[in-house]
Amino acid sequence: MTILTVPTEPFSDQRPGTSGLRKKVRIFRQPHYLENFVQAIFNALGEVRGRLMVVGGDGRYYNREAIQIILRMAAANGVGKVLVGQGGILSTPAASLLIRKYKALGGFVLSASHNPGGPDGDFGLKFNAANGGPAPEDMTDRFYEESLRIREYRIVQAGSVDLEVLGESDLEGMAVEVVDPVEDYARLMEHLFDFNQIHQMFNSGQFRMRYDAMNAVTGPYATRILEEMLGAEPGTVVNAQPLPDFGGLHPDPNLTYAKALVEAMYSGTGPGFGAAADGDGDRNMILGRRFFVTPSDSLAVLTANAHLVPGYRKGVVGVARSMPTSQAADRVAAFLGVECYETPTGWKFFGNLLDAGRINLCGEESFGTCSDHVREKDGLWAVLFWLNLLAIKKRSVEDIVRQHWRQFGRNYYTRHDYEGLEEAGARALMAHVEDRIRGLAGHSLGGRKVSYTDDFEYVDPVDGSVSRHQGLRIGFEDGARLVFRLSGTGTEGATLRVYIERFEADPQHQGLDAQDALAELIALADEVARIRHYTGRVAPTVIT
Ligand code: VG1
Ligand code: CO
Repeated sequence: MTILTVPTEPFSDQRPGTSGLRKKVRIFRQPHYLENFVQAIFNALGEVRGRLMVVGGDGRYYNREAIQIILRMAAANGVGKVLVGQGGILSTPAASLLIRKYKALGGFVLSASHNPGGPDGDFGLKFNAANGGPAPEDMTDRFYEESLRIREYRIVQAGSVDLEVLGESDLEGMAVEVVDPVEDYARLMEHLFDFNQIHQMFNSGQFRMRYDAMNAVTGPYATRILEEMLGAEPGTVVNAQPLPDFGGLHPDPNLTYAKALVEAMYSGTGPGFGAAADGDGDRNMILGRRFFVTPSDSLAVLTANAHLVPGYRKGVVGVARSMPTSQAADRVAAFLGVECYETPTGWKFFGNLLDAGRINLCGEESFGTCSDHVREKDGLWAVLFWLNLLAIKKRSVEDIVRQHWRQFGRNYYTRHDYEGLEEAGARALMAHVEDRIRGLAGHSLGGRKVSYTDDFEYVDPVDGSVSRHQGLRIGFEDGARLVFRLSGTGTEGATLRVYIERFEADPQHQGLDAQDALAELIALADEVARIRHYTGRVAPTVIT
């Protein structure tokens, strides 16, 4: 066996963001760039000799090449065996599942999630730890430190591994097993949800759905589970083939980028249920006929109804949401008498709570929801959960959500994103907001009394670690909130996210369009942050 030790120089920009290292493809393809980061991870991990690892990705451009490099480096670093999804495919939740189920030391998930792909698009690498979740902050800090002092990496000299044929082969002393990316995942879903009941609903001929895989990783998963196992009619899953450039789509399941699905659901003859997932399969969008379920509401509805579904019969032990997510889930948690934790943006903060058994459901406003079955958000899981609820309740998506609002009140909610901003302007805006909101507590702003303002700080209740500067907040006494933060996943300039929320208890006033209901607060956010002045923009890029 020939192990090469290749001399290299550090790059200075390999600090992982909200969700791993995410860069333009052309940056990842620079000589030694991927290799350096992978070796930095091995260096930080320490002893990997003889251990099992998992590798797979969302099928985007450069996925296969990157997998071959990682396999050769894993062999050179002494890894015992690697599980790879066939064709290099593994959705993020499926990778999380394989790591957990087969007790791997961890895994490499190749994806830039909802960011566009192709030669001019984005690529990403995220390391997930032994619990199946994204590496926690102290670990990603170590990866970064190692990346700054790297001087060499190890790689074996060998040909490519055939990723198409299922089964085990040898790569210079390391076993590589190519596995069906869907099988274990589908078994788990069958265990969590009542597949018979859902099957009957599809069989009744009264129920149709449309699932848009957006030419990304969930195509094979959705086709197998929805069409083959649950009997949804052929063609239910559209854009089902994972393509290296996602067919030119932006695989982000929201009202702007999942346009075709939204149009189908708002047309007269549309199906009763619509759903989509993102590039790597961890996000979901839920739609009824002419009705959009905000991810924040989705989390609240799932929490309120979890006990009806087989996997959660014993009920919810606790729930968590990311800070900018609406407070709808808090109300359900209070009703159930369980804790609702508020974590910083990004999935890695849920891991400790899940591992400690403090929560079994969690979610983010950014189209992420999940339970303790894996340690990532899981798009298709949320879709199956909704399908199971529809089969049980035999009512429309809209009915279910409106009934929920009548019982718990409605948290009107919207997120306004300003993408591709000039960095300096975006930073100046944040500095201005920080300054502007200091000492506002107790005073009135836009006719509302401010109860607190802060830069969100999180103390992990399990390990005591502290995460600072997670977003600027203005909380009002009536429960309304404004939140400002800069994205940690973008690869072009800066992205400003403004999150706006207010609570409406009165069923008579729960029927407004969210933008109308929040118009005053939207204007207030604009005024407080001087958005036009600092960004030069008169309108957001994406409104959710
Ligand atoms: C965004 C979302 C965040 C999500 C993250 C990763 O981060 O706001 O809620 O966890 O993307 O999602 P940011 O820093 O750009 O706001 V994805 O589907 O990577 O995996
Ligand atoms: Co994603």
